[in-house]
Amino acid sequence: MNHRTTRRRRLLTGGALALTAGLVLAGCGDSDKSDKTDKTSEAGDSASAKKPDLSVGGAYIPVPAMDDMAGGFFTVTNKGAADKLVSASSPLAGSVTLHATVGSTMKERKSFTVPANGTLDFSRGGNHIMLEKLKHKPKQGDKVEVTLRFEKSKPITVSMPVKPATYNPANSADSTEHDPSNAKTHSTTDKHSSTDKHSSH
Ligand SMILES: [Cu+2]
Repeated sequence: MNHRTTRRRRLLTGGALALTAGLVLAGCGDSDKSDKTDKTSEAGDSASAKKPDLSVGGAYIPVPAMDDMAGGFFTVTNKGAADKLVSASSPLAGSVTLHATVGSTMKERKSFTVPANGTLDFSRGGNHIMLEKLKHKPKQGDKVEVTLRFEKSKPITVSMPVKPATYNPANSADSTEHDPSNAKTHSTTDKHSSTDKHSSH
């Protein structure tokens, strides 16, 4: 008897949790509109709900180790339907490509999915954009204009600040102690200096 009650309660709790999670997901990015009962506004919402709603934040470029090559990082936040990052360009670079890090090597990818109501992270040790054939080597404090192009959304141009070579916003919360091993793992420029890894593209 006692056991049965406990089991039932667990089931109920699980169900309630799943329900809450579902509500949170459904309400994400759209909570201010869902209260409206006006029919015309609802029609407008259902149309816009199928569109991606993108913004780009946290963009930066570490001072590159090489004269003609640099990596760029940023986060794409999506408050709407899924989209795809398909290309990037910059007035500073002759070519900009999209790279993913797989294990210890990087691979060029044609596109990256920006999930619905989610984020696409380009961060140290992971995805990055590769700026090649640089017209000049960017210095710390410079701003580099980069335009990101998407499958559905309009292009977004970001002014990316040039940060110190080891800069990593993931560490900035507790940056009192510099961790050299961490800097090594996350240094994109180090990996880029070994041309053999990139020639496999
Ligand atoms: Cu790369």
